[in-house]
Amino acid sequence: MTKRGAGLLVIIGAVGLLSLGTVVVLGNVQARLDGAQRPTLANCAPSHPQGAVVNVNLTDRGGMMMGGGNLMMVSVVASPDSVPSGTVTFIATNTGTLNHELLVLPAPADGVGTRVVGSDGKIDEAGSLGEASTSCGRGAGKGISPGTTSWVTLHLAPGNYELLCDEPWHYANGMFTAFSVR
Ligand SMILES: [Cu+2]
Repeated sequence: MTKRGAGLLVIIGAVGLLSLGTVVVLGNVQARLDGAQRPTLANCAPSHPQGAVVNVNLTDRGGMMMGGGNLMMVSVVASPDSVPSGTVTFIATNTGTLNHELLVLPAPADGVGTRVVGSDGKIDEAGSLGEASTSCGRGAGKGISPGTTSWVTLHLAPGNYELLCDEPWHYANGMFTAFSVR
């Protein structure tokens, strides 16, 4: 092998090691983020939830929410999505990167997702039956911060309901789901 050839190999080797180092560092950052989230998720939940328990996952894929545009993936998923009438505790966990909240409203006549969204990106919350929007706490507050849980206990009659998030533009981007009480 020529001297120049050996030198080239050393350079290629160094670049390879650098790339490997970057992957290892990124991996560690991800592990630290995961590790930081887990205890928070476990530590804030109601110790004795009343009635039927509905776990609600509020999430997003990150990024910026642009006014009215359908540019962000946000979702609310309830499990189960139907319970017997009576006492229900909704336990809402934010597994996304933005603040979220959970509102419970009777379903609109035209079906979920049909509410009018104002110029502020929000819906008319009149008629809301209750909400979980406190970081690590019960009831209404300033929003559920990422990695935390909020809950609310309601007494629901049989019927169709809509679970939604009313942070600006989240509803417009699909952050609602159907829920039924039988
Ligand atoms: Cu939201």
